[in-house]
Amino acid sequence: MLALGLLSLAWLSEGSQRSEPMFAAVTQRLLPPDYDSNPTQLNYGVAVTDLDADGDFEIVVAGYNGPNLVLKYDKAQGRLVNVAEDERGSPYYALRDRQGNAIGVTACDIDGDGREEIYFLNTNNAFSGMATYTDKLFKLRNGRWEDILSDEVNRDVASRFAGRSVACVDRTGSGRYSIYIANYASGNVGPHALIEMDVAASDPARGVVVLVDVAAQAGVSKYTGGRGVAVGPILSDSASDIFCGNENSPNFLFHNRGDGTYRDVAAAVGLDDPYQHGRGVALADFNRDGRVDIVYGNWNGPHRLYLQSGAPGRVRFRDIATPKFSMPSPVRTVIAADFDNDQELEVFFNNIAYRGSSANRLFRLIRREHSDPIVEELNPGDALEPDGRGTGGAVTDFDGDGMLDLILSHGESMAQPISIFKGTQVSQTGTPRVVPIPSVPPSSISLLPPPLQGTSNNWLRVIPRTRFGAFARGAKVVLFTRRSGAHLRIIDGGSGYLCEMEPVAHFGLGHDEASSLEVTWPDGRVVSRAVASSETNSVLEIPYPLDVEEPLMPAPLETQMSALSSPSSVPGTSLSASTPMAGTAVAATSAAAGALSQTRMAQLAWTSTSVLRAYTTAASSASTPLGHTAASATQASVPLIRLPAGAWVSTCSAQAALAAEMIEVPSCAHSPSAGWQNGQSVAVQELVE
Ligand SMILES: [Ca+2]
Ligand SMILES: [Ca+2]
Ligand SMILES: [Ca+2]
Ligand SMILES: [Ca+2]
Repeated sequence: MLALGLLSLAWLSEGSQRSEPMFAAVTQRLLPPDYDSNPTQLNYGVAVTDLDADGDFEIVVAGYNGPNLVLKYDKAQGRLVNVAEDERGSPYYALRDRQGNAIGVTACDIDGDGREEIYFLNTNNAFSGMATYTDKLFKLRNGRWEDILSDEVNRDVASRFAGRSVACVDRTGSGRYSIYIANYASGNVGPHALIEMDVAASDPARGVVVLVDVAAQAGVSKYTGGRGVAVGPILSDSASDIFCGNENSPNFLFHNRGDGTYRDVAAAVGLDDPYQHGRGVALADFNRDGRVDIVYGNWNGPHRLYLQSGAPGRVRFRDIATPKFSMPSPVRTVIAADFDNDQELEVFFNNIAYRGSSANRLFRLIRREHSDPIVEELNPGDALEPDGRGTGGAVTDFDGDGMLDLILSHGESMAQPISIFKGTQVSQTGTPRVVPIPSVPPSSISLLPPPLQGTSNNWLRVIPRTRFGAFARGAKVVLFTRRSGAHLRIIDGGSGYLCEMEPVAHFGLGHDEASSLEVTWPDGRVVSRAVASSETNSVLEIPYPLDVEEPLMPAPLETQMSALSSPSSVPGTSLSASTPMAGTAVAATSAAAGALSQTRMAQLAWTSTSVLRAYTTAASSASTPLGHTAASATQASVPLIRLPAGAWVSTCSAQAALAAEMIEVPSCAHSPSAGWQNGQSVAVQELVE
């Protein structure tokens, strides 16, 4: 109650509706510092996965001068406990690996058995170049977690280089993940690596997993001061691209060519930032235009908030960070999430106090139509941690109440225990409501129903699965809502800094509700489904659509781009189809690139995917067809328009188009060509042969 009172006082003294404390510390209740579960030691990266396949997430923490930890939420005790106990008979025992000096950690299914493996990047005290202790890749085998990098067949692959972040990337859309390793080179020792299973040489059912480093053939074996990594369809519609925030050299933005090989386009799109030193990074769509934006922190340099803009093939990233947002700090992990379920994304900067205090910082990005988001600084509450030696952090909802929990690790310059925070809620009157700390017996905590948190804000959590049943990291989830348009999330395969968030698309909904959702897998496969009102405040599992026989390789991006940029030859129709990277539509589009009208392309895209992306012109240019002005998309773009089957559809005005998450049967239908006349309208036409 004391903590609650102090929080209320802090809020009152600020006197601003926006300055209520966002987080309340619950460490003492959920993970009290002790020898077994929350030792006071140097920790680094944090990853979230489901180690025991019971449907609940565990939190894996990279221990540097102590064991790695596997924190599981014990519902009976109402707290987190370390299941990787110091007991040789435990199946988790090998994960402790005290000698590893781990800093980076990530989890994903590398062998297609439906279970996520766990990769630890071990430094063994080396800053750069060679390390004396290899990384480890743990697989559940023979009833326990075993390091497969120490298998005889993998001895030559095991990374002996000092590195930082690791991340998971399904580079070919196969459902089997590669581990991206951001090594820290010393001269030409220690290039970035990309380790994956050699499918032909392996027999995962018998526990034989042969690993190969494909970095050179994939085009990512570069030498740099590797730091932060994030993976997702940044430029691609579905294929996984890779962003690396580097130190003492330019950043990388590896654009997936569509075949699992990469081309660095960081300089071309304005993301190279050559004079800064990257750290934590996160991907999100901050302005709700359906395109992925990038936020990252630079070590004691300006932090960046890059919005993606420009037509396909002419993409640029534009930094909209305000002076407050960009203010240099000793930053480590950066997290973008909706912590209070109000529909707006927050950005959390985890700083490390290393020369005096350095408080963590929190911003909210309030999205606006036709304009950049407003960047507003918030009060992090207990997560301020001015003297915290922050080294890592992750989000998950480990107790299933629909609110994201924040886990922060500390270390490097001082041993500190892990901190756990819960979000606070803002009720309809704007009064902060600290999440109650129940005085009931611990055993009843897990019985608290979701409305405890959801009374003021709705939420929805979406978990797509790979074809093998594992978490579909790198998949894109778009949620269409009744009032606030489309919201985009990417299932995290590694971000923050040294970390990996929960494999969930978490959507705060405020008082809105979802109407439908769409999942796009890294291979381009798309699933759409309606969301019922009764599904508000729940977790939706989305299996991979196995009814399609053969996985299809993504089409070359260049082909898509040339197809997309071909001008419309049909007056009055101007539709830019966001063609997915697989399926019959792509094949047809590729074959006829340049020759088809955009109407025809739209028809093809619709046939296979049912989702199209359209761009409005700027309101002032009355005569320019939509598809020609995608370059102005940041100013006036329609996030995503879902078309019902078989109808002539148009929206009455740009306003209507922007507000609509689903254009139902032609409620405002008129001649498609009429849509242009005021220069603001969107005309979307589907032809049926
Ligand atoms: Ca679990
Ligand atoms: Ca696996
Ligand atoms: Ca965006
Ligand atoms: Ca929020």
